[in-house]
Amino acid sequence: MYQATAQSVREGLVERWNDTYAHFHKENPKQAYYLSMEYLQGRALTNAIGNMGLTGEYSEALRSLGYTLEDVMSVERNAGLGNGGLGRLASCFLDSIATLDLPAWGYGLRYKYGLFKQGVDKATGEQLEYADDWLEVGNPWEVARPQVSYPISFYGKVVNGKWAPGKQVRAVAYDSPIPGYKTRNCISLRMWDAQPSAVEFDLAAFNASDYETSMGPTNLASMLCAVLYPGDGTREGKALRLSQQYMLCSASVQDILARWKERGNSDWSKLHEKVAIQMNDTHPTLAAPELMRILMDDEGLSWDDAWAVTKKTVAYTNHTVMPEALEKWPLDLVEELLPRHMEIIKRIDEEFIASAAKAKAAKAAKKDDKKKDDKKKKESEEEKPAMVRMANLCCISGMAINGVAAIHSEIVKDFTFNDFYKLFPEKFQNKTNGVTPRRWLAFCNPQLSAVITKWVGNDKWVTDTDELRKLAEHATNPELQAEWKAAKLARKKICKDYIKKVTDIDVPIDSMFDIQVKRIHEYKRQFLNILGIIYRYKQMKAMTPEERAKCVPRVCIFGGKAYATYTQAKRIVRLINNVGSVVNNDPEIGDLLKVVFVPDYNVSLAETLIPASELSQHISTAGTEASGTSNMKFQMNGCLIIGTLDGANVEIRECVGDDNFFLFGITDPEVEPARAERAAGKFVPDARFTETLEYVRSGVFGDKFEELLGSLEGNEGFGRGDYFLVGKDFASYLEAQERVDVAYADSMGWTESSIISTAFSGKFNSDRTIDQYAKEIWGIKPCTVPERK
Ligand code: GL2
Repeated sequence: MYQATAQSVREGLVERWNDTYAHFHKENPKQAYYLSMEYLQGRALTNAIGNMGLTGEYSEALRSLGYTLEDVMSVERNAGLGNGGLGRLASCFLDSIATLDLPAWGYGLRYKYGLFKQGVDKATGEQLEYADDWLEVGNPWEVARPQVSYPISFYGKVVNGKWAPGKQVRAVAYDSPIPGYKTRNCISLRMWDAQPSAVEFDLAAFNASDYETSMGPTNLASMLCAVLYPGDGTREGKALRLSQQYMLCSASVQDILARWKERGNSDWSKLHEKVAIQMNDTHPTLAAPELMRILMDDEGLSWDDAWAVTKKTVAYTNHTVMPEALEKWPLDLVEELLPRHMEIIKRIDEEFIASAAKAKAAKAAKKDDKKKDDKKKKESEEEKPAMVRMANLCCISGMAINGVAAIHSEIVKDFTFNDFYKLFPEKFQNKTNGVTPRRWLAFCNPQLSAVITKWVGNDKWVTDTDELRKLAEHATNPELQAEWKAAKLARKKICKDYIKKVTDIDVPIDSMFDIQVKRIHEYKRQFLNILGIIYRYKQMKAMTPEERAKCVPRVCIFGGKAYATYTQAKRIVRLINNVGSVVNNDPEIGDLLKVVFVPDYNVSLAETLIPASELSQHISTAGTEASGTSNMKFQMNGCLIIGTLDGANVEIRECVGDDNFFLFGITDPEVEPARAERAAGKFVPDARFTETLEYVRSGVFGDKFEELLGSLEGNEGFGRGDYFLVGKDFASYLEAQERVDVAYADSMGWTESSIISTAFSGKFNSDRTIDQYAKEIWGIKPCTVPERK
């Protein structure tokens, strides 16, 4: 029934999709291309039906056949071709681009396996990883386009200024329709699959039974698109990752230029008037040198002409300021894999350094500055082996460089890329992230949506989220409050049933649902959350039954994947699970505290958890989370946030007001001094922190978690000595949690805050973000597909 429903929906989409291709072709507008190594599309069925405005019709039709839409849609596999927020952001952006009728496509890679499926070992609490074979039963949404295919070259050498490649595969297009909401526009997500190039197949070797030689190109092709983020600990791993990135860039740029020509364009100096290429983080950086290579080596442009147009065509979004996450590749590896590109990159570098030196000389830099710069130069020259720094290449090549939340964009300018900022301040922008209100409120939470539509007076809020403000006028109205609470309760019930099904844990529905879901990472500080829970548990154990009965009952829910080689993150998962096993089975505690780790966090699970949430945790060390986007989804669904002044939290708090946000922790400028204080041995932890660590060490949770706790203390051999300042923020976190408990006990006050949260979430609509990209970076305008006559 799922296959049949999907086919029927697809049929309805194909007409819109074809009309969109044809209309864009006819109008020949400037078009944007979003290049991303990750997309977290989630399920397509409900979204497509919802965007087409046919939810009622399909529900009815399925009911008459003895099915429910919920059951049918729940068998769809999640397209999990991403890691976290960055990939989901790309998917939200496509939804908004289509909804706003903008002429733009998405480009990505069609990995055979998604990130991985996560399980939990019942006995040890450890994370388990399984291949995510998402295409196992087919994908009714994609259309293979074998006629759209490009050669992708690797290795070899440069002969007379041109590349004579050593290996080749073919990139073949698979397109998925991305329907806009309440519009005929339906754009494409084009994902490239790697296939062996027939010319490389060595038939003679095969017939001589030398299968290894003959199948070499086939194996290379199947490796290229096997998995997202293959381990890059070895040189082979690095080569594979870089090859993937190059394949995305090369295939996409070839396709973009082919389309440009097909539409009758021919003046290369005006390419940027028709094409904008957005590089989603540094993974697609090679788009710039690839465009240069094609313009010069295939199209015959001079260096200057090619560079002039490239600089106006590509743009870069930075998504992280964590130094270790800023990609760099060994220069000799890039040279071996892509010799012609390395030449181009070297020349870009040389010319940039020369022009920067000129600019500096012209400015007659102050003595101090000069000293600092000389020091920096020395450091970079001394780096061995020499590296190609992708973000630097992006900053130099890009027409625009943007951060993803106001505070992040400031950090990018003031620290991460300060040298570049000083040279070309006009390139730097902020584009605060957003999420699609269709998937993340209207479709995933029909219960709350119905209440919203009733009280706002119409459903215009599904696109115009400023309409949600109207809810604020009624925030204390008992009738709205009752309906609001009933909707939340209905979602908590669904969530409770899901938790029971997958973990066998019974959670009480009248407890506060407190959720932290995101990639497991030290900077995101799931560790702080679980230590806070441990402290709470310890306190409760010391109470008399009467005292205990006064506690605000909580269900603490975690979800998220730890990257396969990230040992410390995996230990955090194990600690959470072990704490859960003890707390959940403690008869003294009963229903007052439950700790649940829901395995295999993905888009669908988020759609179950977020509507049920009452409190959510966004508690990264200040200055580390570029934006965060789940915070926006939680806010839209009437969830209150406990959080630090980091990423988009800052702007969320501005919108909801400080009364409706549980703030704690040190601020970004206080972080370095706090680290210095630690390093100098001057930090004195709060007694409650020390007590909590001792409690874990006493073995209450089985293992003593020495490596994990050691990382907080900077013991020798254990990491970097609480680099993310869990100890520093612990007291302030506990105090904020006390304020949460007090607030939750006042049910009317809490519901009012919940309504206010949703009411002022309008800013975080990805339609707003995309409108800004379209106007301020891409220079594209809506191109609305007309109704069929
Ligand atoms: C991230 C950031 O960590 C996150 O804060 C941000 O919201 C998203 C989207 O801009 O990008 N960067 C990154 O590499 N991943 C992210 O989620 N994976």
